[in-house]
Amino acid sequence: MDGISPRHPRAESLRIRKRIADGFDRGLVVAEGLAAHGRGEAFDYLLGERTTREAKRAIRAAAAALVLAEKPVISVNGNTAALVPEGLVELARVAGAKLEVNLFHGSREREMAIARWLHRHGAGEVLGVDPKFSTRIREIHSHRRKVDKRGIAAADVVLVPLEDGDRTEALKRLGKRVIAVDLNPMSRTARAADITIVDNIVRAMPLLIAAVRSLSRLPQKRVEKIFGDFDNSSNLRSTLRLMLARLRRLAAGSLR
Ligand code: PTJ
Repeated sequence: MDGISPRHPRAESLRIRKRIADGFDRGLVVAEGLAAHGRGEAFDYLLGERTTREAKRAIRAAAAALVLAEKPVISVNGNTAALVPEGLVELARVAGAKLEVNLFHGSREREMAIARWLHRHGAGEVLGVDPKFSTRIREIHSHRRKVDKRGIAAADVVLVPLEDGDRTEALKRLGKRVIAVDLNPMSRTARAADITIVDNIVRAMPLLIAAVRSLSRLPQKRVEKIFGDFDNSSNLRSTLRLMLARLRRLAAGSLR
C-alpha cells in the first residue's frame, strides 16, 4: 500500500514520485536528484505522461543498438536505481549488458548502497564499486569520469539514463555509441546521443526490455537496418513539435 488513491487524477505520477522519495530515504538518491526528478515531471506533463510514437521509435532503435553491441554497459545513477531497479537488472540480463554504478555526485557510501540495492533486485555482478578496477576518463569533467576498466571504459555501447550533460559528448568523442533516456528533448545529452528516448524511464524500461527480446530473434541484417534507419535529430524535432502543440492546447484552454 502506498497510500495513493487510484482515483487521484495524477496517481501514477505520485507513485513514481514516491519511489524517488523512498530512494532518497534509503540513501540511493541525492537531494539534487529530487530536483532533477521535478524537472523531468514538468517535461512529462508536456508529453501528456504517455509514451509517444517517437519514443517507441527510439526504443526500437535503442534495442537494435544493444542487440548489435559487443560490450554494452548500462550506467546506473541514484535516480535510475530508485525508479527501475528490477528493469535495470532484467535489461542487463536480456541484452547481455553489464551494470555499472556511475554517479555525478560521487560518494562511496551511495555507490555501495546502489550496488546492494541492485543485488537485492537480482543483479549478478555490479561494476563501478571495486577500486581495483577503477580508471579515469580525462575528457569528462565531473565525478562521472571515474569508470570501471571492465565496464564503461571498454564499452562500445553505453546506456545513460537521466544524464547531466557533458558525459555524453565525451563518450561520443571516445567513439562509443550512446543511448540516452531523457524527458528533456532539448538537453545537451538528448542532442549529443546517437539515440534519445524522450520518455519517463519508468514507462520506457519495460518497452525497451520487450524490444530487445523481440529484436534478438531477428537476423542481424534486419537489426542493422532498424538502427541505421533511425534519425535522432528528426525524432527530437518531432517530439518538440508534439510538446509545443500540447502546450498551445493547454494554454488556449487556460486563457479562455
Ligand atoms: O545519482 P547522481 O549523483 O548520478 O545524480 C543524478 C542526477 C539525476 C541528479 C544528475 O545526473 C543530474 O543532475 O541530472 P540533471 O542534469 O538534472 O539531468 C537529468 C535529466 O533527466 C533532466 O533532463 C530531466 O528532465 C531528466 N529526467 C528526470 N527524471 C526523469 C528524466 N528522464 C526520464 N525519466 C525520468 N523519470
